[in-house]
Amino acid sequence: MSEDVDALRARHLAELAAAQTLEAVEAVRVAALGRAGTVTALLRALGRMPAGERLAAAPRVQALREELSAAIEARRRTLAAEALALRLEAERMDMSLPVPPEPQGSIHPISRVMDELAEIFADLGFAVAEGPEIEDDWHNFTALNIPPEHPARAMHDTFYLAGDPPGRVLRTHTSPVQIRTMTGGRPPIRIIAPGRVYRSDSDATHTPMFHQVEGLVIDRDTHMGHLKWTLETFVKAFFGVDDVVLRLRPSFFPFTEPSVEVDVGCSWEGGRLQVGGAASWLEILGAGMVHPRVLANCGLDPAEWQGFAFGCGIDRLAMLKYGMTDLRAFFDADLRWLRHHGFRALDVPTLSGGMAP
Ligand code: 2NM
Repeated sequence: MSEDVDALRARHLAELAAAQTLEAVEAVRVAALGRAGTVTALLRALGRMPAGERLAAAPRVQALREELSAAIEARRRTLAAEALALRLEAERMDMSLPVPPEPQGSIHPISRVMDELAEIFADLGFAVAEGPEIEDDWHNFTALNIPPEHPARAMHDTFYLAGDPPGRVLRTHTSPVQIRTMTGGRPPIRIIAPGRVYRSDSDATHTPMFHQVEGLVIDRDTHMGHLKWTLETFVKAFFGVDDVVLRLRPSFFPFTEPSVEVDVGCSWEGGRLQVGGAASWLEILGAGMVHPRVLANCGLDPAEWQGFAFGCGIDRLAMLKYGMTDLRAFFDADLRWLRHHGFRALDVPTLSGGMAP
């Protein structure tokens, strides 16, 4: 019996040491401690022994059983920990965002300026609105108080589309987005509408496609004072200068009454046009109070609602802020120009981070 105990201990411990899987460990447990196991058989044999012999042998068999139980559990834990470590290693996930050392591509200055506009006006409570670039005559002209035969239509150098339905145009401004916003919901309204617009005009300072941002505020008591403050706040944030002077000159648009053209004070410091001061004036915006007829065309009662609108060219804003001189370079897709003037993709404009270059 004593030889059996030592031999079984050696055999099963060796089997355990060789076991590489939880299944192999379980097989050792069944072989030793299971119902037909070797140690179980020894325990049964104790019951058939004379009392004296049993007293001598029992502690050694019990000790073997406990030792093997503990060894099996220890081996099981070791293998489980190894299996977990392997799994964790295999299922490892890289949660960091890879940034290539030399980023390919860049954000176009016009996209950058559009992001800046959205950020600045979002802070003032404006939502960004969008609409189709192919428009119908009503949204692009008639609703804006530009009836057929009105001379303002000739001013727009409109691209007319052939085919069905007739009368489609490439939008000549983003104002139809404002029309759609007013017909599609009730005030108060506070939106900007940035996007592409099209006019049949092409020379050193005009491209047939360019970008505009227009803004619209409609409420019960909105007035020209709100307009001037909004534009001042925008220009200060956009150009990153505090001593901004705006000059409002009377003007005419069919869709606003009164209408103004807005100049910003600027200087020619260091041979480069800079916003700030009042050495000379640069026209950057058109604006006014939305014409009562435009409100009525959109189903809004002019006795109840009023508001202002403004419009401005994004490309010109970008040139002025980032110091480009040739408008046409914006649309040449010249990689060297894009690398020089483009912005890093992850360099998102924020008010807290600063808008100024
Ligand atoms: C400008 C200048 C002045 C304008 C007006 C409207 C609308 F739809 F509300 F009537 N949208 N945009 C507007 C007013 C645009 O651009 C130079």
